[in-house]
This record gives sequence, C-alpha cells and structure tokens, in this order.
Amino acid sequence: MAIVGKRSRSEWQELDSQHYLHPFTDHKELGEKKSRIITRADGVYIYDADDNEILDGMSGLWCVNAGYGRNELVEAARKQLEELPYYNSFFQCAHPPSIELSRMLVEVTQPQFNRVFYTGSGSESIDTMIRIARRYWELRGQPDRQIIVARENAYHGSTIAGTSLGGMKAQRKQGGMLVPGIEHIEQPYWFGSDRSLSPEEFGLQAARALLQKIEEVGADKVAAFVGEPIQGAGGVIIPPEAYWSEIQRICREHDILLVTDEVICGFGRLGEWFGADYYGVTPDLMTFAKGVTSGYLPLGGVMVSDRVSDVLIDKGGEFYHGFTYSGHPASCAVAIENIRILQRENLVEYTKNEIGPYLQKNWATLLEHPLVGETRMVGLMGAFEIVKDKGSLERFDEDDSVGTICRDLLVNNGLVMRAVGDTIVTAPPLNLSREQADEMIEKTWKCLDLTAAAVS
Ligand code: PXG
Repeated sequence: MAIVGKRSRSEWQELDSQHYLHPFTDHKELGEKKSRIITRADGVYIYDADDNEILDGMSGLWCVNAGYGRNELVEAARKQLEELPYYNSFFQCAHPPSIELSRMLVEVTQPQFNRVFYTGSGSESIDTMIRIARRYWELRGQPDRQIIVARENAYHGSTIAGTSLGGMKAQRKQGGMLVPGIEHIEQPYWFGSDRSLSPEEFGLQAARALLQKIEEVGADKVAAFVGEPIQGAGGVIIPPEAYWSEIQRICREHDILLVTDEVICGFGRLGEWFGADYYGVTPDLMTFAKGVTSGYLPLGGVMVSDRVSDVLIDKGGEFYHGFTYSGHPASCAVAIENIRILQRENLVEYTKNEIGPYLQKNWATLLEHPLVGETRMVGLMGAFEIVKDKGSLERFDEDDSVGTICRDLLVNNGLVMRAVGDTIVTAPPLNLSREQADEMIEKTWKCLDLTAAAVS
C-alpha cells in the first residue's frame, strides 16, 4: 500500500499552498502559480502529477549523482532500518554502517584525509567546519585566528553560519545579525568581469584578492579560506586554470587552512571524486553532502586531514559538537551502497572520459545560438550565459528575467535546468546516456529559439 494516498494534482496544489512553507520561495507568487507536483522518478527522468516526463538536468538539487530508481539504495536503507534504524555515536558508541562508510570515504579521498565527522546536511557540515577550524587554532595556541575568508556569491547553505559564510547579498540581508569573523573576497567569474584581462590574468588577480584580505586583516587573525571548487548555486562559476593553485600557495605561505566545500563538486560531478582532485589542490578540510547518498537520504560530513585531526585528538579533549543524526545508520548504509555503485559502474571515469566530454562538445555548440554569450562545462556541471547582444555580450535588463523565461520554457518542454539570473546551469545525473545528452541539447536549442521569440 502506498504510504501517501492518491489525490488529484489540484488537490495537492491546494493543500500545498495552504500548509507548506517551501525553502527559498516567494509564497505570494507561489500561491498564484501553484507548485509543480513531482510524483515519481526513474533513471534521469522525473514525472509530475500529470505524468509529464521531464529530464532532470539538475539531479534534483545537484545531488542525485547515481540517478533515480536505484533498487540497491532502497534495499540498503530497508535492510538497515530493519536491523538498526537508529542509534547515535555519542557517549562512546558506534555502529557498523558509520564505521564502514568512514573507511570507504578515506579510501576515495586524498591521502591526508583519514577521519570524517558526520552531519545531516551541507549546511551542518559548514557549521561543523567553522567550529573545527577555529577549535584547531585555539588548540594550536593561536585563538585570534578566527576569521574565515569566503567569496562573494558563494553558497554554503542557509543556517546562520551558512548564510554568514555565503556571499549571496539578498540572503545575507535578511534576518539580522550574522556570525562575526567572516570576510568575503571577489569570485573568479571572468565572464562577469569587465573582461579587460585574459582569463588567466583575471584568475590570478582574483586569487590575489585573498592575499590582499590577509594583509588587510593580518595573517595571525585568519583561520581558513573556504571555496566551492566550482561555485554551483552562484551560476557554475568555473575559475581560470591558475586560480586554485594560487589560492593554495597563498594559504600555505600564511599557514591558513584550505577548505574546499565539495557539497556539489564531490562524488564524481567534475569527473574526479572531488573538486580538489580536479584542481590538483590538497585541502585541510572538505565539506560534503548531497552526492554522498545521491540524495536518497540526508547525510553530510567534513573530511578532516591529519594536520587538523592530530591536533584535535592529541590536545583537544572533548569537542562539544555533534548532531542527533550524525552518522545516521540508514543514511550511512545508503552512502556505502551509493559509493559502491559509483565504483562498480565506473561513473566517475565515465563522467571524465565519456559522457562529460560528449556533453561538453555538444554544449559548446549552443554558442552558435544568437542568445548565448558563453558556454562552459567541467565533468557534468555546466552553464551558458544568455545575452542580448552577442557582439558586446551585453545582458538583458534585470527586470526582463530572460533566464526565468528560458527556464520555464525548458521545464514545460521536458528538461529541468536552473536559472541563476540570466545564467542557465545544469548538472545531470552521472549515468546520463549519449541519447539523453542529445535530448538535452535538442530541447535547449528549441527553448532558446522560443525564448528569443518571447523577448523579441
Ligand atoms: N555548500 C554548497 C556548496 C552547496 O551547494 C550547501 C553547502 C548546503 O547544503 P544543504 O544540504 O544544507 O542544503 C549547498 C547546497 C540551488 C541550491 O538552488 C543549491 C543548494 C541547496 C539548495 C538549492 O542551486 N546547495
């Protein structure tokens, strides 16, 4: 028997608008438009209450890396829920799924990582990372190292710490006081710059903004730098090649912890296990969530390098931090099975060597469309920029919301992608086939034409 009974689309919509406050949603607007009710999913497709088939070019919210309809994941959760649905790892207890997953995470991450701290989400991982970084410096006898440097337009979640660390202006403006000791530097967004420098020069300049910030506040006050290897929610901002190695060089020079927020880039998205692997940097901490379970159950965590964990363990005593659902057994069981799927089906290599390059090649052809000013993609994470004038790359006016028009056309034509202003972003499941990649490109072309017609 289904857990939730059947209702018509309009009944769901009515109940939804009466009772459910959605995340990141203008409810007045939603009250008029009504929600799209998604009822089931399979492979790379989701289905709405009218049984429309929609290719999920966003993997849910950048998380369903292994695709939908994975019975192995369902079975892993079911078996674990039967055997031990819940127990905690406080008070000197542990359970096999969280221990086994820890071992596997150590196996798929860089050699400096031998320990993991679990959370229930990306935002909790960010909070945890901040507490670990500051605690590390306290224990090293440098308690003034409190400042965490992040970037403008970064997204690190929506708890108060996530909002504080994130660089999205509208989000930061709401809700009063934020966590102190957080500084922002420019993002490495070449297309969004005045483009007077070459991408490489611009990348180095953006990285050196970290150096300027360190000089401004004093290196002895800075605990860590954190960045998404590729900024996701901010519009798939792919930094120029030189950026990350320069950031790492600056962090090392000033003994500042380097943190990559791998919540989106982790677990194969860029054709490597983690974004840090793709950019060849060796972070001290990595936050993760989403793709660790392919979104089937909530789980997040922080990978802690020996440099940090040695200090926490040798000198730290009790670390007063953790969540009821840290290392939830069913979530860990799903994560174990999910990592096995990624390994068994070679989905990371497939993203790097086959489907990534295939989609990238076809994605690049979108540049021939009169509305497209730039295309970019690494692994299976990409974007294109909608422009009014291809020659000057001038944007449409902000109130034209051309990105939203294009996004709505895409969804209504059977392809979900996200609009970040006039940037359209995509991150399809890693088991996308070539035919499905072709379907994405065909639908995008069609909707770009429809968008052009709508705004002309
Ligand atoms: N860090 C990064 C890099 C993220 O992308 C979080 C932290 C927070 O994770 P949780 O699990 O607390 O949501 C995220 C989440 C969007 C969108 O519209 C992106 C995210 C979440 C919701 C919407 O692109 N990323």
